[in-house]
Order: sequence, then C-alpha cells, then structure tokens
Amino acid sequence: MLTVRQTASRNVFNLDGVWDFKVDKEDSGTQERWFAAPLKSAGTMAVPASYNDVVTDTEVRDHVGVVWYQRQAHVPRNLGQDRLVLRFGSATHAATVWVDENEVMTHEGGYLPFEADITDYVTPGQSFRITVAVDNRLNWQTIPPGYIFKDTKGRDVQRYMHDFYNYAGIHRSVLLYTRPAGYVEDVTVVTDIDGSDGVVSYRVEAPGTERVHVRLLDAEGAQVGTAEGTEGKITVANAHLWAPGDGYLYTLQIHADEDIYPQTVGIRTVEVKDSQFLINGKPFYFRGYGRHEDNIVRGKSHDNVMMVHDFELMKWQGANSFRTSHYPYAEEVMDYADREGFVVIDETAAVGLNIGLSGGIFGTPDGMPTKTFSPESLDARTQQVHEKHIRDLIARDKNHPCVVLWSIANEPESNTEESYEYFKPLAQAAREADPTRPVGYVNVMLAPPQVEKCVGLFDVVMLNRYYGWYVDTGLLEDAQAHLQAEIEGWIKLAPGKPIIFTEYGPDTLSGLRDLHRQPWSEEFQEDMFEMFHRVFDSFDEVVGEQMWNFADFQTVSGILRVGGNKKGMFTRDRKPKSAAYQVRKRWQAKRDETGC
Ligand code: BDP
Repeated sequence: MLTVRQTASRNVFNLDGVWDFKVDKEDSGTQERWFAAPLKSAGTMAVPASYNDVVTDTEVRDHVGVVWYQRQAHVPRNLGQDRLVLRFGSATHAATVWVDENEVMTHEGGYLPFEADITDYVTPGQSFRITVAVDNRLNWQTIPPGYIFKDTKGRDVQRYMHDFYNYAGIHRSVLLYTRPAGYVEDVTVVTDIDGSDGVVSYRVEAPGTERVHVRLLDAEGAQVGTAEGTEGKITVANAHLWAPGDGYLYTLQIHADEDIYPQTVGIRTVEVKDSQFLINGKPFYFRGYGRHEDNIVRGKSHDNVMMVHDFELMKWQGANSFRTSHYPYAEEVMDYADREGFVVIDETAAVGLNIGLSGGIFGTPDGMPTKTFSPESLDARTQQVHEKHIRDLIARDKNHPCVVLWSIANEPESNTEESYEYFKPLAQAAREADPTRPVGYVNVMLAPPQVEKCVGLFDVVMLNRYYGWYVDTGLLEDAQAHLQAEIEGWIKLAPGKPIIFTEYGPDTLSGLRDLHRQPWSEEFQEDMFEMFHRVFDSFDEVVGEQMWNFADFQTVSGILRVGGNKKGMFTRDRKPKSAAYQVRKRWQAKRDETGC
C-alpha cells in the first residue's frame, strides 16, 4: 500500500486533533448503533495517541475491549471527478470505521495502515461523521497472540506473551485525501548496480488509466531518465548510491493519466554471502538497537519530535541501524530512516509465539494451553493471519532502501517439528512477496543450536542472548564461555550464514552505582556490553550488534519488571546511562574505520 503524498493531483487533509471518545464498557456499542449518532456522554481523546496513559482512570487504562472515537470532517467543495479516501496509519489492534451510518472498512492488526474510498458515502461541500471502534483484544488468532481470562469478579484480564505494554488506540495519523479516478495504486521498484551505473526497474499498477510514464529525478530535482509504460528500466550513469550513512534518494515521478505519484528510490543492493551481509557488495556490520515505539504519556503514538530526537541520539552514539522490534513502525520512521541512511531490520508483530517454551517467556498460566502450536492455541488460522501480516508489511515497505532484511517473528518456538511446519510456508511467502531481500527470524535463548529446527528456512541467524543476565547472572566469565560456545554451535549448524545479535544487555537502573559492579548497576551494564563486544570481535561470522534496548520502555507489571523494562541505553525520557558513553566510543571508532 502506497504512503500518502501530497502532489499536484492529490490533496491531503490531516484529521489529527482531539476527537470524541467513549469506552464501551458493556461491549454493546455496535449493537446499539453508536455510530448512527453523536456519541452520548463522550469524553475526549487526542489522536494520534495511545489512550492508556493519557487518562487518569485505571479502569480505562486497563480496559479490555472496544473504545469509540468520533469526529466530523468536511468534503472539499470542488471534488469534481476525484475520489475521496479515508486512511488510518494504524489502529491497535482492530478497527471498524463508519462514515455516518455506513460501515466503510474493518481492519485487523495494530501496526499497519488501512484505507477506504468513501466518495460514494459523502457529498462535496458537506460535512460527515467518522466513527471508529478500536478493539485492543488479543487471542490465539491475532498477531501478536494473547488470551483473556476472568478475574474473581468476572472481569476480563488480557494476558499476552510479549514484554511490552498492550498500548491501544489510534496510534498514527488519520488522513483524508483525494486522488483522480484513474490513479497510481501501487509501484514496485527494484534497483541494481552495474559498474558505476545504477539500474532502476519499476512496475506500476494504475487501474483506470491509459498512459503511464515515469521520470527519474535526482536529489536536486534534475531529470536523469524517463520511461514509458507500466513496466520499465532506467539506467543512471554514475549513480549516487544509497548507502549506510548516506541516504541519497532519487524520486521516480509516476504519471498515470491525470495522477502524479512521487516514489522515492535509493539505488542499492543487498546480499548474503559467505557469512557476510553485503550492502552494495561491501560487508556491512550492524551497530544499533532493538527499539520500541514507546514514550511517556503518548504510549505508542507516532510523534515527529521524538522520532527526530531518537535519530539524533542514535547518530550521536555512532549507530547505523536498528530493528523495528516487535512490529512495523510508523511510515514516517521508515521515510526518515531512508533519508538518514539508517539500515533497518523490518519486523512483523509476530512476537510471543512461544508458550510451549517454559510456559511462554512472560505470560502467566491462568488457564493457558501448554503447547505453542495446537488446535487450542496457535493453529492454521493463526498461520494464515501471520502470512497476511508478512505480505502486508512487505507491500507497505518494499520500496524502502533502508529495509535490508525481513524478520518474520521474534523469539518464536523453533525447536519442534510443529514450529518447522508452521514457519516453512511463512518463509516461502516472504520470499514470494519480496525475492530481493534476505529473510530471517529472531531466535530465542531457549532454542540453541543443539535443538533448533528452523534455521535452514532462513538466510541469516539472528540471536537474542542474555548470558550474564537471565542465565549466569552476574558471572561474566561463565557467561563469556557459554556465549562463545554457542556461537561456535551456530557456525557449525548454519555454515555460511551471517550471525547478527539482535538483543543483549542487562536491566540497568539509571543512577544505581556500585563499586562491586553488580547486576542492575550502571557499572554492570558496561561490563556486560564489554564482554559481549569482546566475544563478537573474535568471530568473523558475527556481523552485527543491536543491543536491547535503545531506551527503557513500558511493560505489563510483573515480578521481573520495576516500572517497565530497564535495559535501555537511554532512560525512558532519553537520558544516557553511563554505558551509552562507553558504547559510543566503540561505535564511533567503528564508524571512523568503516566510513558508515
Ligand atoms: C526478549 C524479548 C524482548 C524482551 C527482552 C527482555 O525479545 O521483547 O523485552 O527479551 O527480557 O525475550 O528484556
């Protein structure tokens, strides 16, 4: 699905602001047709935002079920033959949308965009009512999965197996935009390098149009090539490549009859070969973090101020990459990563598919099934939903040069025949949807090489490891020996596949200093990083270090979490812990060495 751009043929109206808001305590809103009139006794809510931390009422914060949003909007007077489209960047986790009394769309999955052509339901120059019911419930057939049990008072309690708070609401911008009746619906761009030339191949889908032609413009707007038709190839002499640290972008200006759509293009290649990860044919070493979309009060809402600040901090530290742990991030983030030359591992929201591994990593067994893949838990329907998520993510992000690798799941069960059967068609689906990028999944510590079954389906090895923290706690010499032995195990099991560490690091309470350098102290975080980095440096097959996490973040409360997860390099309000300076030294030196 194309990102919304304002062009000579498309007007964009932003509907962010303060909307009417109402919690559906009895889950009766749809039956009572709340969409058919202004919401009764409604409160207000900012859009975009997670509503959870905006409110002061704990019942609303922890509400399990549906909340309603509503506002009026206007149709432009001069719509003419154009179509009017209503679009949501995301609503977590499922949404139904009405225009006046008409249901215009439903969507499942909390982190991807959805839209509907609403022209036939509205009148030019008139106002109309938008009503949205957002459902935050997770079950065995949602991605991510979860389950609900009743407490002793009969109230629903949501449980899930992932380690971040189940923020909900309208998390990204709501847009109304116009486009011509015949229009650019989609474009797929693939780039290649031939000596000093760049090759840009494109395929456009433009229903209802007769003539498609494209112009390729450089970053200054000068035309460097043109082509005719829905498919074609443009060769750019002496191309300025997109490269880590150099986010050079061309623009493919697509003209389909009346419609104009500008698609940004970064010319670059990605390849996995001989245990190396190659970008533009050169070995690339990932430095960075797993991150979260997580902020004080805003929760998971997209915010340009925080986005730019976070990139500033990442650059300050010498990072060149991050993973969108554990779900697709806002389109603005992907655009910005393109521009800033950041390298991204793009992940689906398939996190917590692991109840069979020690009862789920963070779930509590209130009537929870004991097997990950079974008719009572994750089943064939879950697999279908998961496949759709993979395809939708790739459809949204396929043209971003920053994306170099798809991560189709985080820490799933991968040590059983059932897991192999579950992932085989999913890996295949990812390759079908995008034959140009490597595909991987992130392996959990409980599925080491001795028992792993799925790695053969993938191109890279991505590891989350907590030696020195969850195991060998505080014993860094033992931790080092176990880490080394495990890496050797992976090299034997998956020869030729590069290894990227996608998580490592201890919880660290900012300000807790300790002469004895014990776990939870800032000193221990430094020591644990230092040990991991020493080990990474001794293996050519290790091509990346993305520590956990960029910043402290909110989780569900539990005995392992004190006011959230504290593994950040920065605190939740983005203040550096002392390890941030130590890692900065290492990463800046690596940046100076490699030039990116
Ligand atoms: C891993 C998960 C991540 C957690 C992290 C932790 O991938 O989401 O937050 O460990 O325990 O299991 O901090």
